[in-house]
Amino acid sequence: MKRMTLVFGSLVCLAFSVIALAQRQNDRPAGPNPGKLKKPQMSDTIKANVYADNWFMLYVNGELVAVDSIKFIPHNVISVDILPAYPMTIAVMAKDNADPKTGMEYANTNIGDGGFILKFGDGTVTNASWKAKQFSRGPIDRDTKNPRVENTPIPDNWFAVDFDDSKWENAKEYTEEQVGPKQPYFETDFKGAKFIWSDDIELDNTVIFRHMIKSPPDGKERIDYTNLNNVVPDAPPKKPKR
Ligand SMILES: [Ca+2]
Ligand SMILES: [Ca+2]
Repeated sequence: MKRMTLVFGSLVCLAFSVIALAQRQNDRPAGPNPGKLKKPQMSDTIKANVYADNWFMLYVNGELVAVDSIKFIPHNVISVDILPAYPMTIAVMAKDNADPKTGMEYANTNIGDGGFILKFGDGTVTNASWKAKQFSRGPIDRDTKNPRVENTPIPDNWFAVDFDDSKWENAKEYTEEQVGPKQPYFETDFKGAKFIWSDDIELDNTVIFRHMIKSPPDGKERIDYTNLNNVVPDAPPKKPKR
């Protein structure tokens, strides 16, 4: 009798195990290669550090990823996590604090200056290889008595991956002394990055920057998750062991 109970007990255990296993199989995502399904982790992201005098919005691969949360002063650092994909197109609209009618600031008492710097965790940095174009400048001829502003219409798709910036000039680099960044700039990793703006850091008040990188500057292989809803990405090729 004891032996019968033992056998029966074992059978019940086996039955539960089979049901549990079947249930687990059902929970697995369907697809050609469900065991290899890769989901992006935070370790797949990179940090984006951005500082603008005075304000910016940042697009990566045509998608809005960060907006300066403080319109003008105080100057703040924005740090966000982004999920990179290469080639990577970066587009930034940056604005100096300026009255749209006069191009001046602080109740039209001052011609303010701009400045923009960015560093990504993959080694991407701002420098003169970026494209830059101003879309609003003033006061024209530095005439503060009779201030005038010259605006250029901003193209609707300025942030798009396929936007043609081939005729744009390169950005101009400026020194830290010229821009005069405030804290927490000095506590943030901007090593290797340069301050950029268009030709006139004082009169150019709305500037768009664009930059494309074919592959990560740090050379690290990263999984492309851009089409995650449709495609199960493959793991990057393993580097040969030395
Ligand atoms: Ca200005
Ligand atoms: Ca400013």
